[in-house]
Amino acid sequence: MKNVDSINHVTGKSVYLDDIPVQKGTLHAVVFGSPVGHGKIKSVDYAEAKKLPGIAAIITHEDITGDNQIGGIIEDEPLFAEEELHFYGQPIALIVAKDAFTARKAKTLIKVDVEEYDVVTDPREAFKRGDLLFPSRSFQMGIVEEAWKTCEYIFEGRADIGGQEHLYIETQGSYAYPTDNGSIKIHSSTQGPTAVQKTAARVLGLPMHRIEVDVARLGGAFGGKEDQASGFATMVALAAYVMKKPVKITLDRPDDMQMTGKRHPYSADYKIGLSKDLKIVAYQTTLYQNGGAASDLSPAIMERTLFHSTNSYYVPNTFVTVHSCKTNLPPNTAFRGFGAPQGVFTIESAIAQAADELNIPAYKIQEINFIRDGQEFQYGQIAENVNNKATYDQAIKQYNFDQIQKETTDFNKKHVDKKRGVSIMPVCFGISFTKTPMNQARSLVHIYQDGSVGISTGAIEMGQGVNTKIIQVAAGILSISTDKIKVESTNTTRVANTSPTAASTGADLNGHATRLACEVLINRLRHSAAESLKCKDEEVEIKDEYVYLNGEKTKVHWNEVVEAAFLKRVCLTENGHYATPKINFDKTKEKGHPFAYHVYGTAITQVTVDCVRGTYEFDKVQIVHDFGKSMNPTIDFGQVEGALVQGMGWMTMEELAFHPNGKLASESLSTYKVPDIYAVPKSVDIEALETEGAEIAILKSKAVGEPPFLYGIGAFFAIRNAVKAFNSSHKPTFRAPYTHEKTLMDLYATSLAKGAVKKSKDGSVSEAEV
Ligand code: LUZ
Ligand code: MOS
Repeated sequence: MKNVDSINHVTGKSVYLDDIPVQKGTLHAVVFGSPVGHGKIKSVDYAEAKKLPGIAAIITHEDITGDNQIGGIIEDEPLFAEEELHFYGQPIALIVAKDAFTARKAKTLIKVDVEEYDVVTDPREAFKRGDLLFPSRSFQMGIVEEAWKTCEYIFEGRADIGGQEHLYIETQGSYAYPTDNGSIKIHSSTQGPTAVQKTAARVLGLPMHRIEVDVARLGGAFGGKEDQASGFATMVALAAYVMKKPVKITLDRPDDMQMTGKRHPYSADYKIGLSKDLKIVAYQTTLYQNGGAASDLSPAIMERTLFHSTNSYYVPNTFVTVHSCKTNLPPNTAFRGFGAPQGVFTIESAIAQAADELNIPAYKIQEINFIRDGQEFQYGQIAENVNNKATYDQAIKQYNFDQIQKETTDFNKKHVDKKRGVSIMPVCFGISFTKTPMNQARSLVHIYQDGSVGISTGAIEMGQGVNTKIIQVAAGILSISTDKIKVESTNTTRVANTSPTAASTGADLNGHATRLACEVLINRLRHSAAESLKCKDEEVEIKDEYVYLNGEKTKVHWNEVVEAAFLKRVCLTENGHYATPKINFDKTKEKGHPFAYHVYGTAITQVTVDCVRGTYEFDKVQIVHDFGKSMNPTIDFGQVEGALVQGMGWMTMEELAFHPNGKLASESLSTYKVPDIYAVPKSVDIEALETEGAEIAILKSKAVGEPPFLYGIGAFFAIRNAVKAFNSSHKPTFRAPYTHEKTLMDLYATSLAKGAVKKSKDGSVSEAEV
């Protein structure tokens, strides 16, 4: 089935926040943010700005009618700064005017006097100063200290991983207006309508039932609107509440890039121990998470880093620690993968280093260490229905890896100025919110008198096709045509207490809730039809919109069944509630069964590096992905392609740069490069692993949003292998992204850069970079 939105998307008819008609007299807002990365406000003078014709109000912390607090997990983030400033662009005030142009102009007229403090943007520096956002956490299995003694080889090193701008096409925005009885309605571009509702209720000092949040769809989010939409929505809600006027905000791109948090940069130290036959016996890593100025979702992201720190491998002895370091950057936040990619990059770096030192290709280590059924993940879950070796074997065979290697070697022999590199990237990603209580959803299904169906769930459509999947689930169970079904906007008064659409769980959680509601409804209709036909329920079936009696098609159409049921006063509405079974996690022991299931896959990446220029092109990425039994291959293959390219961008060209005062230097698309048509691989092959599908996943179709992002990591190691083919004396460091500039430096580097390998024969470490 095609994505239900596809025609409207390409013809520009789909409704986003900015397409909602605004009320007469709507005011427009712009955020006035901190002009420094760290400091203290001595005074702010709004007088000139307020004099500008068209300015309606300047809202500050003094106007807040409830708490000046928007921290979702930890209460450490004010909506508006009061005195202390912790990052460049941190909201100080909301300028509300007749139009956004006027509001922006007023922004330049505000005079602020600030005492500046030291700006820290490096997580290790913050750690040294003792600046942690919240307590550190460790996962362990076995005893690494004992295990080192049994290892034949031990290697230590360091990995540095950059952040990433979400670059959703639709920037952050919200529209709020007063409704009846002093209530507020908010249209928000958010993945978490309940998060917006709760945050606004808290800041306005209202009960949640006074705040209604409605979301039509988002023009992309990628995690950037899981938590960070709440602040902007709350600002306009507050303005609407105190001014009793409709107020709208749409961030312009530079403001959005400057003010919002991103994927967390991490820096990590690792130590890996192998047996003589290359089994990974022990792995220890300490990761410094660059949290930014407030906690936001960092505690949950830290958790997913811990869970995924051994990627697809069984490591009997592990000790993994994450420190969440407080720096003067916007609070870093959820981004597709949610901390897992950084943990996975780190162990893949450790494996690559071990392979270098042992003078073997990395896959020789990867392929014999995959976790198998019955083995234990370091967090206590026993691996079941493991498919990583299966995807690996299928990829090796299907894409003829031997041939790829031979061609690469031949190519590299023949060419002096160009080198090819190949990498293998295995993926294992746990599906479920790591916080067990979040794994629940509801679906409100109405069958209207005419037989058409309306569904409201907690899922947010953000381009990923969740609405299409929900329609498929309902159409399958009710056995009616998909055009009889409409998915409504996501609205907190119809579906309450929603988890954000995140963690790749949108289709699973809301799909199962829809399934449950539809199962109840179809049984009610069968019962009603059986009554009319004077037979037993079991003898009646509703199939392809007709009633079947004992397997024989009757003339009774779905519409008549519905109409008859309504006249008999049968309830044609049902609210389905789903809570993922079996999952649990005990934080005091850091053990449990947190994931409903895992998604597996393997990518083979081939790159050609131009060794004169340091530029590169990806020739091919070939993937075998574990979709389970994909319920919608068009959507799911699209998710894999999109995630792959997004992951490759993160690993290769997307580089965030900050001025010393914490101001983002790469705050536009001329300075922050994302993959375009020329940067994507020349070809991408995706094959589905042949399986029965996953029992617990909706229609046995596994979650697909985040796992394939990790394939992008293969790009880094492919480039690195090409660089080594050119400059064999050099062991490139593990510093992502591998930009063209870094590639060029590595191609001509004469010795090891700092931090690459701590152990060298004479104990010396060279710091020369070129
Ligand atoms: N959000 C969240 C997520 O709150 N918890 C998670 O475990 C998660 N995982 C991936 C992406 N978003
Ligand atoms: Mo997310 S990283 O909001 O699934």
